[in-house]
Amino acid sequence: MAYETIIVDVEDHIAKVTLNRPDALNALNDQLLSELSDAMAGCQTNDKVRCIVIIGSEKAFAAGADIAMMKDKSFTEVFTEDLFGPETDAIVRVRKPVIAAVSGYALGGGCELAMMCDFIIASDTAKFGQPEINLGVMAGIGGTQRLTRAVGKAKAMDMNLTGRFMDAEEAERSGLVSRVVPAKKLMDEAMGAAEKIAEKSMISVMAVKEAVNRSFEMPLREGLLFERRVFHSLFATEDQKEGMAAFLEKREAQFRDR
Ligand code: CO8
Repeated sequence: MAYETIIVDVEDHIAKVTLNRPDALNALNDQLLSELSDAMAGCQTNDKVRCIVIIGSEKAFAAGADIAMMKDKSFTEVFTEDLFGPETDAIVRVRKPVIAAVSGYALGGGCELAMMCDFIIASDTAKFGQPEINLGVMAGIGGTQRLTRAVGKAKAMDMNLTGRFMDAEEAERSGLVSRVVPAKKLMDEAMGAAEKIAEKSMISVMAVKEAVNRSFEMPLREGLLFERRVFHSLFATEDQKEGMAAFLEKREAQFRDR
């Protein structure tokens, strides 16, 4: 599939996916989300890809769902076509790790897309928000759910009800983003994190992703049991033997994803 609204570069085991609708500040429309979900599925099956980085432009990661596209839609249309449902499901189904590198605006669906990723690295220019309330609607792809889990009820209510933006410093303090770096260093920082992940055993990387995500779905007792059983199961891998032997022999581990 040839893409028009995203650019995908695969280099050194990392897929860099750039959102590319600069005229609309990377607003998410049907085409962009369907290209993105297709690209993510492609990354999952491409053995060369060990980590994915999603990035926007300097001014905007994404300024939300495309308002022009949605404006005249009826309830019947958005409900029956399940607007954005299948595409966003496909994005979160990817089992390889996904990092969002956010510079500038990450608003509405843009903030929600960033939160669909496994973690967010932000530039000091980043601004997060759920301003859908200003449009007479509300968040629809995670802004009341993932944001609440990330920053707690008080800030999630504040942002969703007032539509105010949260800057990078507040986002880091609140647990929405894992790191904040100067704008010029954003790409290096995100690629550096992706390279670190790409060096690990893909089996344990995917197991970590699955286990952390389960913590949002399960009661603690069940989550802890799931974690312990997956930990046990990693002893069936060659990479566990290699990783522990390498530590004791004081050398770098050579993981082979087995
Ligand atoms: N949709 C469509 N076009 C957009 C969007 C958007 N979300 N955001 C910006 N644009 C366009 C502008 O219309 C403008 O186009 P043009 O040059 O043709 O007039 C261009 O991008 C540049 O934007 P601005 O001139 O407004 O740039 P500023 O620097 O003045 O302002 C802002 C930047 C503050 C980001 C401003 O553009 C803004 O407020 N944008 C809208 C933010 C917003 O409300 N986002 C939420 C959208 S709704 C949503 O995301 C719902 C998601 C859930 C869907 C669930 C489905 C189930």
